[in-house]
Amino acid sequence: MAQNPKDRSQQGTRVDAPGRPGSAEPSIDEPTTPREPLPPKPDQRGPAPTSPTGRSLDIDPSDEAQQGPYLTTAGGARLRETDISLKAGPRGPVLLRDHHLREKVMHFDHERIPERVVHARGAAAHGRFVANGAAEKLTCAAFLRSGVETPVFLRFSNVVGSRGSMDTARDTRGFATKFYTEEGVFDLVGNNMPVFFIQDGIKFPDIVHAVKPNPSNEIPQAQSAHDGFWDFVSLHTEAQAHAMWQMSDRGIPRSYRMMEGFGVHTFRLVNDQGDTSLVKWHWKPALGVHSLTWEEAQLAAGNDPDFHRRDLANAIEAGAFPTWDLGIQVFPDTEDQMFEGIDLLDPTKFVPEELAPVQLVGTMTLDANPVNYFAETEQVAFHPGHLVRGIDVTNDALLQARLFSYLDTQLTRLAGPNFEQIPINRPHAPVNDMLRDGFHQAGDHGGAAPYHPNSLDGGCPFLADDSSAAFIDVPESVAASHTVREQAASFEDHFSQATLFYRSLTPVEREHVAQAYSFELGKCYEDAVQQRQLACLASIDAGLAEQVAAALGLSVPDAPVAPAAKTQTSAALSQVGRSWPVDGRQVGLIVDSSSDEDQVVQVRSRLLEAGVLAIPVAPHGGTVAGTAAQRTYLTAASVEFDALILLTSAAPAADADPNLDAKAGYADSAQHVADPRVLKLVGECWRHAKPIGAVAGGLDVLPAAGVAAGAPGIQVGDASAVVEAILHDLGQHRVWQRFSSQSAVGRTR
Ligand code: HDE
Repeated sequence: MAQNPKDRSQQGTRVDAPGRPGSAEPSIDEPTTPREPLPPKPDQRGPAPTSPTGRSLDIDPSDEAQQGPYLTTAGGARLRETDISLKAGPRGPVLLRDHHLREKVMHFDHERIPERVVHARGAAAHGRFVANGAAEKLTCAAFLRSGVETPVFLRFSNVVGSRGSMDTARDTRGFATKFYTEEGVFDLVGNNMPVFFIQDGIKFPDIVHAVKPNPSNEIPQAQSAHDGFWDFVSLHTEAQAHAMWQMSDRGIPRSYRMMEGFGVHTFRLVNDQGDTSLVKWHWKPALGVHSLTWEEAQLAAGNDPDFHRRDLANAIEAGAFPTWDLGIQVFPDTEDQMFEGIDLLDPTKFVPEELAPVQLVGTMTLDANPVNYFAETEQVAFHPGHLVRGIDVTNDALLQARLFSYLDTQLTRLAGPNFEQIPINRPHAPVNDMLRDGFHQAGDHGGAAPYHPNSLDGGCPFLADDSSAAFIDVPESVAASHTVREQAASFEDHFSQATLFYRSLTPVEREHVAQAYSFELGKCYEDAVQQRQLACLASIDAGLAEQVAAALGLSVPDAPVAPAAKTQTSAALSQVGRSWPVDGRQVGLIVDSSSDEDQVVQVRSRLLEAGVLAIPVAPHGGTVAGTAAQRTYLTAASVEFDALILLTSAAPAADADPNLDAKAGYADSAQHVADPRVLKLVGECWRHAKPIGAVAGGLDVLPAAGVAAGAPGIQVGDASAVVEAILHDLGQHRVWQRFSSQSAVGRTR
């Protein structure tokens, strides 16, 4: 049985080189002695075994994986051959009676299911949520009672790209959590941004059609930098606030572990006394909110399209379990459902934390990777209608459309109505529904009377009430008495929150926003689309509109769509200016045979002790300077590292490629320079404002890379001082002063 990852953390066991594909080191020769299947890796865990009807099963999760030492058919017959079809003679035709060939290829032909129409690309992990009891007075939901621990499965995703697209595209990220509570499944299906593009679900097909690739040629993949997207958002100006978040650094997260999550809509909580309150859900990452630079995101898309899913899996395997606090903003459940002038039913609006503080109600820790991507990450089926007693929906028109959509989509994607019985979706609460039959029915329902009321089955199942924890449909008075296709007047403010967001950012973050708009609109073909979006920007912030117009070579249209609002700002929206834990960060250690072995060991162990992965990068694989190289100068990419420490010298090492100087065009130089691949790593880390340390001979590399030893975030000196300084700088995520606009990191208003 897989080792419990919780125990690993308690023991403080750290895996310093995560990423091994299987659970054991393979032999060079093909293994031929029959043996039982290998167990999963210690960091992996499947769904807790429950029956299709929610009963906890006392079996080892590996009982549900492949069994026995021999290859079999799907029916369990042992096979003596699987590489050669049954033929009429060695060169003869293949026989139709080869049932193994037929079964093998038939099954292979059907290995794929339709990918999600949105959020197709995702990565997931198992974990647990422990409530602190702060929500007890507001809701009777059992899983929010003090000390209650609830298993969770969390799937992060990109919205736009297909399943095989890159992780680091500029996009919104999905943040969907399934709580397997004792009162049934609760799904909190949120995003990493608190606002959404549209106010009414009826427009969802339109925004998705607009942002997806051009239907004629399926270009571009996984991007909003095209005419379709900007055509839509400049015509449906309610999308401007969300577009602003997406153009900010939030659109290119450093890691799933470093993202906030938001329920977006307003939900209603109800307690045992029937008192109700309106809430917005927030997930706050312990590691802080951090982002890539745009250049890093683009480099990673080529170097490592799996950047985010690898980061999540490696961190969990390494024992750096990511955690988030769950919080709520609480608003009185008034008739108008407004708070400080903000319409709580408008999902394009958020409420600044300064107006309604986030109250923490529990903590989630992700502590295990899935055993099988398809069985778990692909087949998990979220649904905003998976609600439990004490939590109900509001009249947000976007949320209400979602209540239909998620069931519909699973019917097609998971081929039938019984998707709740797929192991990852099974509740941990007893299920006694009267839903019967259908494709892939896994329950073996007893009884003669699946209807209510009945007498043939002794009246089972019975209806619950308050004393038996029945779900509560909160009674609500509905104001409108005639049907309309209209929206409240408060939904007409499309710009003030984009302005609020933009003006809450520090100068360097604003510069990134301007660059993002300039890039995305610069990729649009049509002047009309660019002009229209510039008019929208002028309604958000005149300075921003001017910067983007200058980059496009256009002028800002005379008449903005609406005059830019004077708004308050919210310091909580900026990512700059604080210090955060460095758990699970990656530091590249540049070594070669000239490196001092003791120093390498010293630096590595201090970093590991601080919870940081230290990755030796050497001229070639194998053991270099007494340490196992995890990357070579060829395979390493700067985007993998949050910081770099140079432990090599610029003098040619014995293992340096003698042709490199000539190849790199340095042949005329009297002095040998470092390997150009190392110079490229240093140069990129410098540009991306990452801390760089140089110890001993590593100091010589800095000038060759054009980096001054006294520049911000360049740490030189003895090994221990350099490591401590790097750990300090890492806590701030980047050396912000290094960005050109960034002489001051504070807000300037
Ligand atoms: Fe979704 N959304 N959505 N969405 N959504 C889906 O459901 C949809 C919306 C979100 O990891 C689909 O199972 C409609 C808001 C996440 O499996 C689909 C509307 C928010 C995920 C669907 C919305 C989300 C989805 C595709 C407008 C943030 C990934 C596959 C009414 C609060 C869940 C699936 C996962 C997935 C429809 C709006 C978040 C097609 C019609 C707002 C995180 O049913």
